[in-house]
Amino acid sequence: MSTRSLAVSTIVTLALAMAGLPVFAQTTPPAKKEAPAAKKMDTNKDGKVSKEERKKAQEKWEANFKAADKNKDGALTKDELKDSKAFPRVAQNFNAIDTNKDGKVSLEEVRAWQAANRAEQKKQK
Ligand SMILES: [Ca+2]
Ligand SMILES: [Ca+2]
Repeated sequence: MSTRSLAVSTIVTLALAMAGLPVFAQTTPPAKKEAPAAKKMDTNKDGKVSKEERKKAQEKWEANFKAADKNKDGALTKDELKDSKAFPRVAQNFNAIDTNKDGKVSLEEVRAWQAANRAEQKKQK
C-alpha cells in the first residue's frame, strides 16, 4: 500500500507539473517552475499540497485527457489536442512525446515525458 501510494503521488506530481501550464519553460529557474502548479493544486490555500489535493488534481488531469480523447482509443492525436486546448504543452511537444511515432500520444507517453522533464529539472538545480 505505501509503495503504491508513493508511486501514485509521484505520478500525480509529474502529471500536475505540466497540467496544461507553461511551467517548464527552459529559461525559468527550477524553483519558480514548480510554484504555479503547486499553487493551483493547493485548493484549500493552506500553503501545502496535501495527498488529497494531489489526487484530485490528478483525477482532473486524467478526466481532461479522457475528455480530449474523442475517439476513446486511449491516446490523443494532434487534432484531438488542438480541439481540447487543455494540454498546450503536450501539443507543443507532440513529436518529442510521441516516442513510438504512431501519430498520437498515450497517457503513458505523456507521463514518461513528464518524468523526463522532472529529471531534467533536477539536473539543473
Ligand atoms: Ca484518441
Ligand atoms: Ca505514440
